[in-house]
Amino acid sequence: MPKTNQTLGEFIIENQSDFPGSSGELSRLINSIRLAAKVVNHEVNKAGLVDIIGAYGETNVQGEDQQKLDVYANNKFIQTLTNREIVCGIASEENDDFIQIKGHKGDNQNKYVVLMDPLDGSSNIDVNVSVGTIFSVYQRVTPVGTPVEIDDFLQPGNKQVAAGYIIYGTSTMLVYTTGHGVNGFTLNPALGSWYLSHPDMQFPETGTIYSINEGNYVHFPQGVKNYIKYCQEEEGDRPYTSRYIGSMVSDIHRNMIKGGIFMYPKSSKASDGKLRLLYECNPMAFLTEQAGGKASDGFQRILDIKPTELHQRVPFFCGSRKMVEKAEEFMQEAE
Ligand code: AHM
Ligand code: MG
Repeated sequence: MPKTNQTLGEFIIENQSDFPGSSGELSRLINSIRLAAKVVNHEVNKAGLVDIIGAYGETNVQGEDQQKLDVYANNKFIQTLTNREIVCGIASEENDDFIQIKGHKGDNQNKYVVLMDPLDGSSNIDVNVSVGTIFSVYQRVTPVGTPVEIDDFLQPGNKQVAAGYIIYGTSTMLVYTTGHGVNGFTLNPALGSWYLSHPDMQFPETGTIYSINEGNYVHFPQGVKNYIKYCQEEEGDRPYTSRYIGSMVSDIHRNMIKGGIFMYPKSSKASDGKLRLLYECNPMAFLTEQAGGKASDGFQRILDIKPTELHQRVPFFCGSRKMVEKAEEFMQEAE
């Protein structure tokens, strides 16, 4: 049973028994992520002070402008995980291909790969609005000690061994799961320590917040249009409240605490939506399910989708179980 006021370090040690016979590799991995997160947090917090805001001048694999802080966060997470030889491979939103980590002596014996979005919601950096980091961890499927292959990364989300996000908000939090519930830790910036502030986080079964970019309304499928209409009707606890930050981590974090649904559906402009399955939707879906919520593409469970490409996109409906079920009903009715 989690205790409050525990530090993340203490929590990791206390919960190692969740993995009988474990080598401590996953604990070292979470330790490295918390370290990199503190460094990135420091940089994000001073973004308005130094010449680090603004576009980096390059375009990433998705054709989006890379912001300087995206590049900084990407480098920091990759460096930390690579230098400490904690994982055998990394895939990132910011890199076209996955990275093989051979180890200093070329004999990397680690069994985990990490997939991440180093700075999600990066269009919000220049305007001082919360952004986040998302990570997803799998055990490799190819033999330990050999170079990682694409199959190590193209695993369905139900094979994740850990996932989490860092939210750089009014305070900075690290929220993660290793498949035994979801726990949130808040950074005390004066001490540089993460404290267990949100033990055993639970998505309320239902809620009154819906989060979607309604500017795209005319391009949405009929099922989504009908569900939005339902959210806006006056009946029972409706109309619901509309809240959309444009940083998925922040939108889902709020909905996990207050109860709500986040949607990024397909549209007539983007046939698979915008969000990436492997390092955005799968980790958020794993966390959501571990917190008692539900994540779907409108028709099937996100975590059961077999990926075919590293940067594949997927429609995403995620949040309080009853709200996602209702949205699915509308999607299926309109088919
Ligand atoms: P990013 O990884 O390039 O920052 O894009 C992902 C973000 C999500 O955090 C957010 O929910 C969504 O894109 C916002 O997109 P839009 O502006 O189309 O609503
Ligand atoms: Mg992103």
